[in-house]
Order: sequence, then C-alpha cells, then structure tokens
Amino acid sequence: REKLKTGQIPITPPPTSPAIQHRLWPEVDRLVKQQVAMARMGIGECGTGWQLFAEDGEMKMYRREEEVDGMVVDPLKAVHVVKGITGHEVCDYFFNPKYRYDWETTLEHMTVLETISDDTLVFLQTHKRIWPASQRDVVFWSHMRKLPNDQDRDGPDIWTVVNNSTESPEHPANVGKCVRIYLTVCLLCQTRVHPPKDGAPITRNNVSCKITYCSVVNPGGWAPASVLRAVYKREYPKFLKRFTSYVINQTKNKPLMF
Ligand code: 16C
Repeated sequence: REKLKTGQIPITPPPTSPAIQHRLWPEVDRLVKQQVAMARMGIGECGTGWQLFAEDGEMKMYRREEEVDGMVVDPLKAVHVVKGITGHEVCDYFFNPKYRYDWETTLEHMTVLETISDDTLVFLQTHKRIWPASQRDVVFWSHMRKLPNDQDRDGPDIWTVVNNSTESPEHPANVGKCVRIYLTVCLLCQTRVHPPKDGAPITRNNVSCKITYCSVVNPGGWAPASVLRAVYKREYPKFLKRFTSYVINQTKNKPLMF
C-alpha cells in the first residue's frame, strides 16, 4: 500500500482491481489522482480568470477563456448541491453505459470498445453535429472510483468518475466524416448526511450530494469560437440540470446507495 504523510489522502484502489494489469492503468491512476486533486480545489484556489457564466439555484458554472492554435479549449468548473441523492448513485448513473442515452442529449451513438474491468471502460461516441462545423466523435477511457473520506472518517465515501481521451487503432481519428475531439472530464461527488434529530432512520430527505464537474474539451479542428462558446454556455447547464433530475427520478423509490 502507498505510504501516506499526515493529512494526505489515500487514493490508490485495492490491489485486487483487475485493471491494474492493463496497459492503460498507469495513465488512469495518474490522471485520476491529478483530476481529483484539482476538482477538490475551490474556484479561488485553482488559478485566476474564472468567470461565472451560469447560475441556477445551487448550481454555479465557471469557465476560463483559453485558446490553443486558435481553437477554443475553455476549461469549465461547475459546482452543484442536489438533495435526495448520494455520490455513489450520481457516479453510477454517469459511468454506466446502460443509462447514457437517457440523459446525454448531445449523443448520437455510443459503443463500449473495451471492458478493462467493472470500473474501467473504453468508449467510442459520436455527437450531434453543430452547424456549420463538422460532426465530432471521441474515444475515451472512463474510470469510476471510491475515495476514502479523509475529512469525516465516519461519513460516506467520496466517489469520482474520470473520462480521458485515448487512442483506438481500430478507430483512428479523422478518417470518416467526424473530427475527433479530445477531452478530460472529472465528476467528483461528496454525500452529506443531515441525520434526523429524533434518531429516526436516514431517508432521502436526509441526504444531499455536492457535485463538482470539471471539463476541458479540445474541438480537434476548426469550429467558430463564437458558435462554440454559445453552444457550451447552453449545453453544460442543460446537461447538469437534466442529468441530476434524471438521477433524482431514477432513485426516488429505491433504497439509498452509499
Ligand atoms: O461529460 C459528459 N458526458 C460524458 C458521457 O458522454 C463524456 C462525454 C463528453 C462529450 C462532450 C463533448 C460533446 C461535444 C459534442 C458537440 C456538441 C453538440 C451539441 C449539439 C446541440 C444540438 O464526458 C457531459 C457532457 C456535456 C456536454 C456539453 C456540451 C459541451 C460542448 C463543448 C464544445 C465541443 C466542441 C464541438 C466542436 C464543434
């Protein structure tokens, strides 16, 4: 097991995880640690230039304007607090391919290219075209992980899903009608329990989930900056509201999953 300094968070998964044997594992493990550390930082702690561009109740979305070779790659950081659901549930619905068409409105087609383990998959997705740009596709690994709760050792675990672009020799970039996009996404979910004063059992009324969603998408080829910024300003809030409502609806009559 990894050696920890005081206050350091252990985020190495159990050594039994079968994904450890896979060629992608060193990258998965490194990226997950890096993305989780960044997601845990408050907006004031992760550099300057963050602008609030969308707000709705508890949901706040910030972006930083950035361009690489003339292409918009604005990083996004969103925070939200949603009542009645747990971090494990939110991550499960985000990670599990069987639910993806239900909530991912920009999706045209999704294939699981490889099952590395129960918690690590490789996806190929095509997304809806935005006029006047070409249609986009993306190949990424997706990894879901439970993290120990270092701030409250008796509290529920923290859960995360990290998605990061990768290559697939069977599906090379930019050969068909689609332009390949490149992304790094981190969803980090922390469950808060507000125990009933009378010692009654904990129900959905007693839990909430703090969600942090960070994303950087490189469009991979020409797309007008103004169109791209207008699209993500509309699509990211739509995604987070629709996805969290979906999780609320799916779980409302099910037992809590911590
Ligand atoms: O994280 C999210 N979803 C995950 C599971 O699918 C995964 C995938 C993310 C793909 C995000 C890129 C999608 C871009 C497609 C083009 C947009 C089509 C809009 C069509 C409107 C009718 O991590 C949730 C993702 C929420 C996506 C919000 C949209 C972000 C747009 C960013 C700009 C992309 C550049 C497109 C260049 C033309």
